[in-house]
Amino acid sequence: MSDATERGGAGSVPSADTLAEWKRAAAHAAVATIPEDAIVGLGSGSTAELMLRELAARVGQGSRVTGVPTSEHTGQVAAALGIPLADVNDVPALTVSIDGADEVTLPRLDLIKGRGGALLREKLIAATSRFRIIIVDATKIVVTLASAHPIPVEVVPFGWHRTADRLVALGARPALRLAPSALSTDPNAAPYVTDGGNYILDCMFGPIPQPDVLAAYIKAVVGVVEHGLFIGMTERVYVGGPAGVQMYDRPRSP
Ligand code: A5P
Repeated sequence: MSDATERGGAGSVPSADTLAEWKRAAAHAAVATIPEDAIVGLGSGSTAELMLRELAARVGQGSRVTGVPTSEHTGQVAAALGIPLADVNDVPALTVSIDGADEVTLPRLDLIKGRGGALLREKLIAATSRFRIIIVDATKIVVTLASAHPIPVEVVPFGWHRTADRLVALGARPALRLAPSALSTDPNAAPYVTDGGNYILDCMFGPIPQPDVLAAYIKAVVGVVEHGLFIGMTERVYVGGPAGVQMYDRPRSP
């Protein structure tokens, strides 16, 4: 491996260690902005987990933050780290939420989320937050959403084949997400089941120049619970990369 690759230099494929450092730096920058007594939406995924460690350090230093988790797993990790937790039903609004993402566009800060399977609770927490922060490494920045990754769509298990048909009619190529232990070649493999008891269809669409339009169409499909397009739901993104952490705020609407 070249020195440039080790350090994540321009034009190279960053190593796992470099990616982890970029994510950690973004998480650190985001957590540093949180008010002392904030109610914080706690995202899910590997970047969010690094954020939990940064937040736990703040708690250890006397910060009075309360976390509201976006997944069972995040709740378990946060509790183990000593972060005080609250149920979203018990707080009228969250001061801020911090979460990861699979793809981010600039300057609009539109996202694809849900590769970790927590998109429904993530969107519920984002919708309940006054300020939404996303933390990513530089590989997550894309020109057009969905060019390289599927859009995760959470669907009710009942009749999911027919829901998939309706998504195909919208131009998707859906694939049922399988349980982590399942072999994709096994026709009887168990589906992945979300915290809400639903399935996920990973839908390849190809590049989507109008994500708000597609988001509305997907949401209107019978059987769809939620989808991983987060459009106009992010105020700020911290991007960890080879030049350090860059911060982007969503431009105000005219
Ligand atoms: C969880 O459902 C996702 O939305 C994650 O936030 C997203 O997939 C980013 O995960 P990583 O930080 O692990 O890349």
